[in-house]
Amino acid sequence: MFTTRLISDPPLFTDGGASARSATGTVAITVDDANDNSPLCTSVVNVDKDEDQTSVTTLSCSDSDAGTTLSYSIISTTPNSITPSVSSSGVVTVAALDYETDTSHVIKIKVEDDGVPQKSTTVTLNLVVNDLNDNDPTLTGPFTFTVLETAGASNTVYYSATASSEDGPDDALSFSLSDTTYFDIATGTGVITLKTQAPDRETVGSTYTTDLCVEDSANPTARSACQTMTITVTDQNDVTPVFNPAAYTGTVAENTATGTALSTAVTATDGDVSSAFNTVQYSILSGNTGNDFSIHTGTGEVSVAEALDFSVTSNYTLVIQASDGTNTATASYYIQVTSVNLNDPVFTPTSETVSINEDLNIGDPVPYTVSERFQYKNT
Ligand SMILES: [Ca+2]
Ligand SMILES: [Ca+2]
Ligand SMILES: [Ca+2]
Ligand SMILES: [Ca+2]
Repeated sequence: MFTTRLISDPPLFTDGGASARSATGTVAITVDDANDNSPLCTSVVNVDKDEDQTSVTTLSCSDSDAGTTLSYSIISTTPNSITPSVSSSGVVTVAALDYETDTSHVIKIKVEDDGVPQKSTTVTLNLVVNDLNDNDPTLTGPFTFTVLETAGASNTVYYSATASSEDGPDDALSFSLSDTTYFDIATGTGVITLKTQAPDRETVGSTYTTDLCVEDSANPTARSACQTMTITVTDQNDVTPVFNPAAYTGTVAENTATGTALSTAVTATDGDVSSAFNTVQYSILSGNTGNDFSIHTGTGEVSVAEALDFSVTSNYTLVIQASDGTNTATASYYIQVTSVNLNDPVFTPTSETVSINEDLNIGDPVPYTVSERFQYKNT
């Protein structure tokens, strides 16, 4: 049996005999590298990234032990909405960042060597998400209001547009209308007022449309959205009846029975849309001597109302009014009364007694004339 002591170079070998003997020899010793170093990384990494990005950073780690291969794994993500991954070379990627979901994340990553025993370290990655204008603004309905067609320019607020932005607090919104013929909109508040005169119901129709638009702030590009505004135009009594024709003439015999209509009725039309505002009623304003004529309020038919007498009134000029309840128009109606030979002549006196000679023969003249004895007149 030998014991070995490293007493010198070369080592001394001694046996166990009573009289110990020794010899020297050479021993080669290899020193193995123990895994006595943990991976070395920047322990806290701060990164700012614009949203919609997927690449985050590349971790910079090393290990002092020779021949070490490092591996990376995600320990935790707070908040956990970006499903990060880290490659074998320390490249950290995420699902697309969205500022509107989370404005920052803390990702803890374990970096581990392949020594025995394994050693590891933890990297804390503080990721701040920068807001971009990546969402269209949204207008809030309903997109309709009502205006009277007779309304004029005023500060009356007919509509207040509202919209929202999903992007950050700096995403200021501004409003506009595609057509500002009738209405103005306050860019900042979305308040809609009448600019001049409301749309004319008879010209524009029952509804008028314009696009309501909202635009956000550019970062890097402005975004906008539009909706069609439907504005109901309410009919008002703003159209006056019009006679057509504007003047009338007629002839009526003096013996025409009362109740008989003249051949031509007056006619006026009213352009308002609603029957409440376009229904015309007729009346005789003046010129109706003796109230000899009447007019049908609904049809405009003019009739003889009293017995006419050419010798008393031979013509009339009626002034006829058409009214829609608010607005009026007038027309003239000239009526000529024609004379009719109505009565037998009347003799005065109605009888006369005369004497004649009894010797007269048939065919002999009677010795007086009627004209000398009677007078007559037409009535
Ligand atoms: Ca936006
Ligand atoms: Ca955004
Ligand atoms: Ca009218
Ligand atoms: Ca009208």
